Amino acid sequence: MPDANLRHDWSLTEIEELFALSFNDLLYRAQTVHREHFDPNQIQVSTLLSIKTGACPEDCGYCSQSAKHHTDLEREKLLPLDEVLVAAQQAKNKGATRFCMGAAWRNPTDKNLDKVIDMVVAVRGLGLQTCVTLGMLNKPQAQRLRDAGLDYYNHNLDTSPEFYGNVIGTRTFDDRLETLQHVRDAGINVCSGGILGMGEKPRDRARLLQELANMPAHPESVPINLLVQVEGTPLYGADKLDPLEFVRTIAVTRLLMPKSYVRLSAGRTEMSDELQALCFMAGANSMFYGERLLTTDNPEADRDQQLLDRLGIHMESSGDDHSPVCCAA
Ligand code: SAM
Ligand code: DTB
Ligand code: SF4
Repeated sequence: MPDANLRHDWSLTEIEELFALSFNDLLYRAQTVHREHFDPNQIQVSTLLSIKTGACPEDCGYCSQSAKHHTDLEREKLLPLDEVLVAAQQAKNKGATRFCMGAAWRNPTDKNLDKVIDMVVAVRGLGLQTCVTLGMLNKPQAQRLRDAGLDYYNHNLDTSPEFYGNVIGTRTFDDRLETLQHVRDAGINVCSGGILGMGEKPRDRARLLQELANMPAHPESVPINLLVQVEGTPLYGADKLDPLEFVRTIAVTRLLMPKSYVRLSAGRTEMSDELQALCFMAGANSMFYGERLLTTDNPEADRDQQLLDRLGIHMESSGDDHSPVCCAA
């Protein structure tokens, strides 16, 4: 249900003006808005698992899993349910409240979806929230996932519509919007964000956020990834983004989508503790937790726990999640 207090009519100029604020002014504003809607010392943590790895027919320029790039990645078929459940239980034991399963597909076949649905039902049975990212979905597939009780579907816009063609050739920006619409119509919470540091211009970052914020309802969860440069992908060697520009993007995301969870996503192994602390100050209140993202490394869980302890930030437990879970059974 759209919230009348949230804006969905941001102009590009307004967003660029936020980016242009002095760093202190921008962070102060973002932190103020953050405190109006969230406990500033609480973070939601999700753990990822790649349930089907590599040999993807898509050509996303950042991705280790595309069959069109020459990376060292070993392909793996769809994991059996028992392996997924072991990983989910481990994630829960370490404190994750959400388990996100990713598959390197252009889209799932209906047969594959049957198997993913079994996973969703079983992982929910452990008392975890569920998220899947399976590529494009059609309307009936989104409804089936909803009926199975799926909590979140992740499908990123990745970048601005203008820069998009520089990164991905096998599916369009509008294809992504269509999948997100099916997810929203089915009543599943939307998780959608993008990647920074792919050689995009400041305007592209502003346009990505404009596209996300001007949707009829904001995504409940907005992952902001820093490109993990994987050897053998076209984006390997892209110019590195100024870390403070990354923090600014988190802050503007918080200002545009005040009630959404903003997730500090891929790329944390490259970030100092101090940079991550600035991201939390700018309004990030979610992260991936556990040593692995999908195919690349994430900081060790113990190290993250130490960082959170040093910052006085505690992990959200399943009982105090106040995300606007719209209708999951
Ligand atoms: N195949 C599905 C799809 O693309 O919709 C799901 C998995 S895909 C790996 C999920 C998202 O992870 C991508 O849309 C992208 O935003 C992010 N991602 C993938 N590789 C990345 C990388 N090397 N660095 C940062 N983010 C990445
Ligand atoms: C998202 O925005 N980031 C996650 C999740 N959604 C699926 C994936 C990050 C992948 C990073 C590269 C890898 O490990 O393959
Ligand atoms: Fe395939 Fe997803 Fe990687 Fe694109 S991001 S190549 S669709 S796994």
